[in-house]
Amino acid sequence: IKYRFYQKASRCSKEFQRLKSEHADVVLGQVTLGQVLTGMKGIPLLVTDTSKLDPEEGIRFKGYSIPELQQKLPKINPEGEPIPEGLFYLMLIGEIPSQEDALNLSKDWATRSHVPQHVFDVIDAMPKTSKPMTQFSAAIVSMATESIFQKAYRAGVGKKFYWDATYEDVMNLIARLPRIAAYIYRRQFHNSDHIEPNPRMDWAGNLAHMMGFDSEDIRRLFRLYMIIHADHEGGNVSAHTAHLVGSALSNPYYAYSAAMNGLAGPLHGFANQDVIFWMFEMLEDLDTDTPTDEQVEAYCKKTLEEGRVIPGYGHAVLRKTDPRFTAQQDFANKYIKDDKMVNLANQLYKVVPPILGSIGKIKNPWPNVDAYSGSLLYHYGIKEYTFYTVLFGVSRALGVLASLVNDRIYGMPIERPTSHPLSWFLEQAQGE
Ligand code: FCX
Repeated sequence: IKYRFYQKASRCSKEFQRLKSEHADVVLGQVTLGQVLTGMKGIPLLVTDTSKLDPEEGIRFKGYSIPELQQKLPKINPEGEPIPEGLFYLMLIGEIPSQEDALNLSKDWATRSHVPQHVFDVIDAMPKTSKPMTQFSAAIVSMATESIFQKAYRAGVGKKFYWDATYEDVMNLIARLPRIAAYIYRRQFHNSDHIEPNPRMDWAGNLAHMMGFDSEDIRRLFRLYMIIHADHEGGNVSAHTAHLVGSALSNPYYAYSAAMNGLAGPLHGFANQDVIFWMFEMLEDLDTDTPTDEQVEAYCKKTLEEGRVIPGYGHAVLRKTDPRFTAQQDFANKYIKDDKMVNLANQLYKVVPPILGSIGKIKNPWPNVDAYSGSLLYHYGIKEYTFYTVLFGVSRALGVLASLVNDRIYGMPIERPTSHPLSWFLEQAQGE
């Protein structure tokens, strides 16, 4: 896989360098003050090859939509969902892998998955009251001791070989994340009664196993979950953070730990757990497990009046229902009959968009990925929702870290946009 990646990516790398040297003056558009003041939305600033987000259609990974991936990527169980190994291969190399390629990657990760003892010691040294994402981020950064890139850099390896050491770090880090996540879960919620990895299992199945879930149902859900959360082009907070930190040639452990600190924010990945928290809060407040549409509507309005957001709804780029939401809803329709939280997620899909749409300022009243994921996890017995963002973090590594290897093989420079004081922007506005 490394050689195949090198063959493909070195061609792109030449194109990158050619664009830089021969076409640097091409104008890509204009930047408005509005874009600067609303989170730089829509400014084409980043080169990201792993996936592309269309506002109307949603995410495509190397050109493939989620339903297409569900059909084309290799599966272990023909009735189940594809294994995420296949998606990583696709994002890295640009081709749908064969069954053998995906299984080889699974085996490669299994051989790389040993987590050094000091990482567990770091986790164990933290109070159990520390949030799972705090433990996850700290565990990842503590593994920087293992960085092959850092050692290679210190040894003076040439710039054109940076990608090689980055690749090794990235593969090791991805391989170890399930063990770290499961360790945090078992420590926090199962009295540190840890479960050893099964080296014969696939990456997502093993995560479920180490968390204590061995049914085919959960494996199927985890494989879907890990695929749909894996990447969302380059501008989202976690992906952009890893890219930015990596651009300083900080090693992949630093870069990914930083990305996880961004994912932990309520406007980003934390919504994964916030949605279910808010749904339970609603049921408690309404004192029923089966609220009417009118009751749900009233509760949503109350949330908004309190100045809070409705988690799981809205998006910085999307302008339609997120296909990641639809994939999960289809999954629920197929496998789940009459579940309290799944029913409520469906009911919210009916009630929330018209409310948000009527406010005017909200650009996208439709649900994003987070509006459904918690209900599925909860249904299958993973009820500890403060942990959900860690699962998101395990998955997001696939896309973000594949991109980091690309960054290094393309020879991307340190990122350094320009800033100005507010007075400068006021002057620009006045001089209009
Ligand atoms: N509930 C209430 N208000 C909302 C809202 C929601 N779900 N979505 C947007 N708004 C508000 C914004 O807070 C903003 O208000 P302001 O002008 O008073 O500051 C206004 O509408 C315009 O925001 P908009 O341009 O539509 O959206 P942004 O790009 O600023 O923000 C997010 C996008 C996703 C952050 C926003 O829709 C939100 O807060 N949603 C709820 C949290 C959530 O689900 N996050 C997960 C997103 C994603 F899928 C992920 O990264 O994981």
